[in-house]
Amino acid sequence: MDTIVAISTSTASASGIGVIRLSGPKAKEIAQRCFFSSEKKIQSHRVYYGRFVDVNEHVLDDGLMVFMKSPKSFTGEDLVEISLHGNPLILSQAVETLIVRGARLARPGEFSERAFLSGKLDLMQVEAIAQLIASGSSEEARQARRRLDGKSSLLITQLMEKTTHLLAQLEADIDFPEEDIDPDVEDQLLQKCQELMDLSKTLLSSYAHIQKLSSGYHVLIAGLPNAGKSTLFNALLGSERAIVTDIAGTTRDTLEEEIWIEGRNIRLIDSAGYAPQTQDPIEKQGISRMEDKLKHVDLLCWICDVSDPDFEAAHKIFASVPPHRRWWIWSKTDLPSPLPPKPDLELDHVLGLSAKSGQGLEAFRQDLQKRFSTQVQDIEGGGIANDRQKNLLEAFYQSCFQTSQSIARHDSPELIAFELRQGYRNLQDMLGQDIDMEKVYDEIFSTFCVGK
Ligand SMILES: Nc1nc2c(ncn2[C@@H]2O[C@H](COP(=O)(O)OP(=O)(O)O)[C@@H](O)[C@H]2O)c(=O)[nH]1
Ligand SMILES: [Mg+2]
Repeated sequence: MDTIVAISTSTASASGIGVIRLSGPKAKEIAQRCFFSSEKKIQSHRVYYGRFVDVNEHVLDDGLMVFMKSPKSFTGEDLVEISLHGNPLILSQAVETLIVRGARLARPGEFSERAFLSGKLDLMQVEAIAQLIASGSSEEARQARRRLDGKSSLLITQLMEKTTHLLAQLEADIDFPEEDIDPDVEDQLLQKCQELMDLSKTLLSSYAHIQKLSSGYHVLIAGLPNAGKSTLFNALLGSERAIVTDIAGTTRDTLEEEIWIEGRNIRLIDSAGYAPQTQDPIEKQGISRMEDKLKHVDLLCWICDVSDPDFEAAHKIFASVPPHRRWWIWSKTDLPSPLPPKPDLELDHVLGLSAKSGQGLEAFRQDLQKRFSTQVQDIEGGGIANDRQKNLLEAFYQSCFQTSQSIARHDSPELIAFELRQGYRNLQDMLGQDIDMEKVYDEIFSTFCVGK
């Protein structure tokens, strides 16, 4: 097995420190040909200060080195981490030196691949590393961390155990092919299939939420012209992103910005005022864009000026959004106004605020946070997190469904077991057991960057 080397920190710009990783049987030996510490004997899991000397015997930099003896390391092999100053030039010179001294440059994802091959991580955990590093919100990172800890893998392992159990029961019957399955046993088998299907359904439903955590929850701010949409949009962003005037039709396009509320990533969309009768071609386009957005948003916040209430437009717009996805927001509550009538519409939530004075804004933020946090609470484990995992789990679900159909049809136990065994393969593939390494490399590791 080669000893591989790469820079594991970002090389896009300079930083305080940068870390180089070496993994393989000769990691320590090669490191000690370049990194010199006053301590002669390097022990495992200890930090040593020293100097890094390049091929021309010049001191390149000083820094720290840690040696982690196999199997107690990320890759499961002997592993060395050297931290030097984070200048990409210094780091790449150090890597070149280590290559001259006997290491080979790592391929993208090769450290993770070795962790996988040595059984330190399963495939879902490997995928979680990439997701953890790429997380755009703290909630997304938290879920990826749970997957990396093996929480989702455990659920898959439990599904595998239950499937094995069912298979054993079927296989017991295979020995008596001439007898029909006892009706009581048949009921039991069907129940077990149903349980497997229910468990995979629950896990599958986490996918949409996990995707939301990375793409963000889309919140559309809509309403009549001059309702105060852009003022609210700016207040939530904390910047004057959208132009605010008292001239109706100021916002003609949709504007999108990201905000974070309690670790959740929310995409706020400000839209053109809803004025279906407008003759202005630009405003018309703006409105049709807003209507397009309506179909995909997670929440519609309809802004209605409390000092000038109007319900007609809302009735039209609301027809295309289910009730649990629409909120009614009375704006400009700082203005003197009669107590507004309750809108004659089925709504999820009604609240009042003044984007100008700030009154009610914090409550609105909290409502948004609550609204979206309930959606992720029920992700057990860490859910499933990419198309590969989803497709395999769906295939497993289908196999369980076919198995139950097959049982109900009184097919031969062999046939029934065959179907279920196919399903079992899908679970194995999720974790990367008995898998074709070349295919896995192309699909997964090659998408990583070097050093991971
Ligand atoms: N008094 C008061 N005026 C507001 C408030 N929000 C917006 N406005 C005013 O209402 C007008 C229209 O605001 P704007 O945000 O451009 O509305 P939009 O057309 O819905 O985007 C501007 O003159 C704002 O200053 C508010 O909370 N209180
Ligand atoms: Mg506007």
